[in-house]
Amino acid sequence: MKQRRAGIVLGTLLVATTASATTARDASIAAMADRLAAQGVDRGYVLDVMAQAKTLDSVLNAMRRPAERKAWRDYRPIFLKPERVTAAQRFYETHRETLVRAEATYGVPIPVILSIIGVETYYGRNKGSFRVIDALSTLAFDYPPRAEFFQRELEQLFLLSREETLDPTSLKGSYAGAMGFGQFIPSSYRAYAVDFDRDGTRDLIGNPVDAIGSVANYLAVHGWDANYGIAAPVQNGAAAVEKMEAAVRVERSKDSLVALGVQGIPEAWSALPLDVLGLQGANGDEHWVVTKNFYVITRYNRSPLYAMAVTQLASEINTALGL
Ligand SMILES: [Ca+2]
Repeated sequence: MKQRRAGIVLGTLLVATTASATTARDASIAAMADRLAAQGVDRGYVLDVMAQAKTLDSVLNAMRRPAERKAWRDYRPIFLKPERVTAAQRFYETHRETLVRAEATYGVPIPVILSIIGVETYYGRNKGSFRVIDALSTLAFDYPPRAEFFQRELEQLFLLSREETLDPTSLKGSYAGAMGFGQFIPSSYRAYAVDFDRDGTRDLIGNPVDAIGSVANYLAVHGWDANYGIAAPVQNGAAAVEKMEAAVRVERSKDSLVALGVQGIPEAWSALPLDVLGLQGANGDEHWVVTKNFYVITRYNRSPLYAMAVTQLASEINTALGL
């Protein structure tokens, strides 16, 4: 009897928890629909699209196991492969004029643009197979650590879809809702995408010309400086590193780093704000002095490992293209 009663109480609690989660979700969706309606998006349309959104365990699993949690020695080989450099060369041959125009327009070097598109999607080969609406709604309502962020992106998706005449129920992207050759999330797409072939639409998914211009524009707006390099290996850098493989701020002077014993900082960088990044390499710890441009790459993806992979792949592409 006691057991039976405990069972009933537990059952009631479970039902209550599920019901309140559903209510909270419905309330969030209703509030989002209200905000979108105030901006002229049909409220019923928003609710109809959201009713088609599926919660995906595969999205939650991918979010909990990002590649960026690996050490540099295991992360680097994922991206620094000869085949990716070959693919970059092919993409360059196909889109040479566009890349030259993007570098001239935005001041971002061709190998850096190529490297980002290569790391993000292997030149459009892997643009993501999740429905963006499913990915974003899963993370918005079933992933509490980033719920606020992804609820904003979900709302941005509706605004983007209206602006660019996209169907939010058929758009595909990554498990985090990033789309197209350069993997832009909806807010970035709205803010930084450019119509680089001037056909009247900003298409980052089907149009490599728009995607190339948009990646360059993204880096330019975030402060890319054509006069800076990106990163250079240094010796005796350990004392300048607080935490290995941690984010860099790039607010230190060359003199302050030299005073800590760092050796090998390029002469040309004497007057630039710098930082030192420590990485766990295949042959032990590595130390790199980095400039503001390295920081700009981390505006694309916060991980310093990502930024270093982009930097090193860009260098290999640069060599391969003879630029
Ligand atoms: Ca266009």
